[in-house]
Amino acid sequence: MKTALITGATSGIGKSTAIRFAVEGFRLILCGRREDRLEQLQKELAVETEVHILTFDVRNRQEVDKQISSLPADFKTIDILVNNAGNAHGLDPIQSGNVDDWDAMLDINVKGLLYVSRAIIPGMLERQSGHIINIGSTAGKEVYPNGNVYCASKHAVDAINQGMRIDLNGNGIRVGAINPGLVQTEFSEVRFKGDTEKAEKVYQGFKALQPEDIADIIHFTVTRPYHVNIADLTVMPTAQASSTIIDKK
Ligand code: NDP
Ligand code: 8X3
Repeated sequence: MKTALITGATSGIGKSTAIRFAVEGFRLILCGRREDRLEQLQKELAVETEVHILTFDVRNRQEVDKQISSLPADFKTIDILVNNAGNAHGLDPIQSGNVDDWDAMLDINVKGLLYVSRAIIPGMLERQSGHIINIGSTAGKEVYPNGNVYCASKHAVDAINQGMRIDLNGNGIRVGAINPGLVQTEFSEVRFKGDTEKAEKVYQGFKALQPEDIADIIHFTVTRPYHVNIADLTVMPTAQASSTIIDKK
């Protein structure tokens, strides 16, 4: 039985991936800040598989290290790491952007991903096996108006994904990124700081990707034969051609 650690498992893509992995028989370590949601999900998935939960903020390096090193013996061997935790905070021109939003995006989407990876990679190196999936974005492939720092954080994920693959080459560890376009999750609610009306508008007039669609791709990625590494995959809704070209009816 393979063990997968998923960051950002309390919602959206991470939660759907947890559910899919549970059904497919993976042992799970689910991470996030909202403990109540993690406990609820652990309860729901207990009929399918063994689930261990870790509650921490990926920004807190000491906490990341402490939580990951505290894993019980049955969960210590992490075969798959899904670096998913992250969000956009705000959608403002660079000249009037909120500096706290910038800090949040760079600290969570970039540094948080690094802290978690740094804590897990040594075990993979020891075993000369493992699979790291980095959740990037189309925002890591192009820049759109007012996306500035979020796009920068996802361009960094793109670079880190490439860097990990290069540096870990020869150690039996697969590294790849999944870069989604618009996925209907709590993402826009977080970006617009709880303004649900504004958030809903983002997904109106077309069929957005659903978190289950990304979970399906992540599952496909981790179930390829060992010699196959999905290095970099971009997926958009059929109605989307780029970050700014969306066929809304
Ligand atoms: P959600 O808002 O639904 O989920 C975000 C997850 O990240 C939550 O589980 C949240 O958990 C976790 N998270 C956020 N901040 C922290 C933190 N500081 N410490 C620990 N966990 C944190 O959004 P999505 O599912 O859409 O986003 C998941 C990933 O997908 C992100 O990296 C996002 O950038 C990326 N993405 C999303 C797209 C979209 O259109 N939705 C498109 C392309 C990429 P909690 O709050 O409990 O800590
Ligand atoms: C999320 C997709 O277009 O809002 O990464 O940046 S987008």
